[in-house]
Amino acid sequence: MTIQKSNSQSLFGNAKQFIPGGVNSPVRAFKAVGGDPLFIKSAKGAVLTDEDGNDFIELINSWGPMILGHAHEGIEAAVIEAIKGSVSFGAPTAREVEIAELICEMVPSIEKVRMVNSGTEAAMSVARLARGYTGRDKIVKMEGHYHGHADSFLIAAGSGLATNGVPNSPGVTEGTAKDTLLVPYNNLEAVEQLVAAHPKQIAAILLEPVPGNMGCVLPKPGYLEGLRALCDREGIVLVFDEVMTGFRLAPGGAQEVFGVTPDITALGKIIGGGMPVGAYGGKKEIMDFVSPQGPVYQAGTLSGNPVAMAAGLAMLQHLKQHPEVYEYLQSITYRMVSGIKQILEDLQLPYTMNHIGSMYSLFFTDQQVVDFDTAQTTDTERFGQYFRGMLEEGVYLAPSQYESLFVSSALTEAQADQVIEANRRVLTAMHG
Ligand code: HOZ
Repeated sequence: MTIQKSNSQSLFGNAKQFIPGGVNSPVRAFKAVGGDPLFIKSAKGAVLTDEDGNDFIELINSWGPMILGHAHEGIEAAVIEAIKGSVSFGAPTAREVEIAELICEMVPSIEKVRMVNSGTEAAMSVARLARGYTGRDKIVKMEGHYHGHADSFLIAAGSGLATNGVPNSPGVTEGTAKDTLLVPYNNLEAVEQLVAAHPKQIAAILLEPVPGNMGCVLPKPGYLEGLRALCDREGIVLVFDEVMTGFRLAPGGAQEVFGVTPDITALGKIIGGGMPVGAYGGKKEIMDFVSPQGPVYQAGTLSGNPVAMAAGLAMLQHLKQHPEVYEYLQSITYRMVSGIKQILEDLQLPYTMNHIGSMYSLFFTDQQVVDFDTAQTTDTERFGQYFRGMLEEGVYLAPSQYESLFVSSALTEAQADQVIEANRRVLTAMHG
C-alpha cells in the first residue's frame, strides 16, 4: 500500500519544536528503523489508524497490555462509568481493595500488593524495598534487561537504550552505578560467582523471567530454578519483573508457566488495562516493610487512581472469567509464527525466531539468541529494512529489533494470515 504521511510529518515537525526528539519515549522516534514516526489517531481490535487515515494490523499492543485488543467494550464501559465519579481523589477506594484481592488470587506468590503508576515506579520501589528489608545495598541486574528508567537500572539496559546503542545514561552517578552488579542472562555460573564475590552484600536479584526488552528471549531449562535456590541459600530477594509477561503468558504470568516463585513481582501497564498503572507485590513478610506498615517509604497521589483501577479490574476480571483467551492467544500466535518460519526456511534466510505464548521476536542472525550478546549478533540494518517493508504492507511492528512483539486476542485468523502473506512478500524482496 502507499502510506499517506503528510499529517504525521507535519505533526512530527511541530512536535520536534516542543518535545525533545518529537516523542515522549525514545523508541517511538523510529530512529533505529529509519523514517519518521506515524502519529496514531485511534485503534480498534487489532487495527491502528494513523492521522492520515492509514490502517495497520498491529503487533505492539501498547508494548503488551492490550491483551484483549484496543477499545475493548468491557474496559471502555468500566472507564466511562468510573469517570462519572471523578477522575482522582488521592484517598482509598473500594476498587483498590477489589483489584488487590484479585491480583493476589491470580498470582499466588503475591500476598500483598502496592499500586503505583508505571513499571518504572514498581521496579524502583522494589529495589528500595529489597534494600530496606535485607539491610544490604547491592542489586544484581541482567545485561539487556529493562526495568524502566530509574537510575539503578539504566546500566546495560535493553529496550530504548539497546535500540539507540547507549550502554549507560549520563546522569546516573557512579555512586548509584556501583551498587548495580551486572551478569549475563541465562548464565547461572556467572551469577553464582558474582554472589560469592559479594558475600552478604546483595539485596536482590532482579530479572525479566522472559525478557522482552532485548527482543523476546527464553530462560534456559533450570535457570530460574537455579536463581531461586541461590537466593534461598544466600538470603537474597528474588524479583521477577513481569511488566510484560504478567497476566499475558498465563493468568499468573511467567512464574506460573515456569513454576518458579519469586519473592516479589513487579507489574506494569497490563493491570491498568493499558492505563498508567504499575504495582509490586509478594511475600507478606517483605511487603510489610512498606510504609505506613513498615519503614520503607513510597507514596503517590495517583497510586490506585480510580479510573486506572476500573480499567484494570475490567481487564483482570475478563481474563479470570475467560481462560479461553489464553488458548486463543497461543493458537493464533503459533499460526502466525509457524507461517513466518516456513517462509524463512523456504528462502533459506539466516534467522532465529524466539516465541512463547503471545510474545515473539524474529532476529536476523543464525545464532541462537539466549542473552544480550547473542541478541546483538542480529543484523539491525536488515531489521530496519524488514520493518519498513512490513509497514508498507500494512503491518505495524515494534520499531526496534530489541523489543518483543505482542499479539492480542482481537487478532483474527484472517488478519494473522495477512501478516504471514506480508512477511512472504517482504522477506522474498529482501532475499532478492
Ligand atoms: N520502553 C518501552 C517498551 N519496552 C517503550 C515505551 C514506549 O515508547 O511507549
